[in-house]
Amino acid sequence: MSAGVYAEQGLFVCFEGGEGAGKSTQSRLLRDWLVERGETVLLTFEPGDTSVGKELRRIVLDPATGDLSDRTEALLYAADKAEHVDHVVLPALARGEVVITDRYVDSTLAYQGAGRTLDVAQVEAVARWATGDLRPHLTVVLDLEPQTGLDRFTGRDRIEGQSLEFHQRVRQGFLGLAAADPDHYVVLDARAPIEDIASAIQQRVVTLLERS
Ligand code: Z5A
Repeated sequence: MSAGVYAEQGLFVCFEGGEGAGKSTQSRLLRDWLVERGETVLLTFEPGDTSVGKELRRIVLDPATGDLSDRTEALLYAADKAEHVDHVVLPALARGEVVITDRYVDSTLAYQGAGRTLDVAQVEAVARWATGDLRPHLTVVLDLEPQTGLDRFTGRDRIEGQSLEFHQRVRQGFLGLAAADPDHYVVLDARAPIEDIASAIQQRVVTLLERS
């Protein structure tokens, strides 16, 4: 697997982690902080932030879908990523914007790879192909014991309804990815107060803005 492609214009930041870890909360706080500093920011998410993606999101998350082959699930998430990268992420980076995405390729490596126990290298090959191997300049992993994250919600979609062991494998998947590439990752304890997490993220992002 190649070392990936990093956009030469713009800044690409990704939030990853298990359910209820605070990705949406922190991605919104980072967006607001950057806008206050005068940056143009696009806040987006996977799956589902394109017109085709909305349909794919419904299929993969609706409990009414029932059982899907693990490979079908991985391909549906990969199709969502291809739409997302081509129609949302790359155009904004080309305009020099900061793109913040709530979930990206690491989610498929962790959920479809580690979680579903598909061959991670094969899942990665498909996901990297789907995204043209575009990598975030920084991935923020919000790390949380799965039961704590699940307890932050009541309803369960198709993926949230998986076993605790599944979610433990997902967590270890994210931590393994971060450990392998510390230059492009920061792992934060998602039990910390919201403001403390936001400030740690800002500190890391500011160094990237100063470099660009
Ligand atoms: N998935 C996949 O399998 N493969 C893929 O390639 C991709 C995704 C891209 C998408 O779900 C699902 O698709 C997801 C992975 C799978 N699995 N599931 N299920 P989604 O988009 O519907 O939701 P999510 O991405 O899992 O996010 P989330 O569960 O909605 O949570 P979150 O965004 O991480 O957390 P939050 O909404 O910011 O916060 C949750 C609550 O906790 C809320 O009440 C907050 O106020 C509270 N909170 C936040 N931070 C804190 C702290 N620090 N302390 C205490 N309370 C807090």
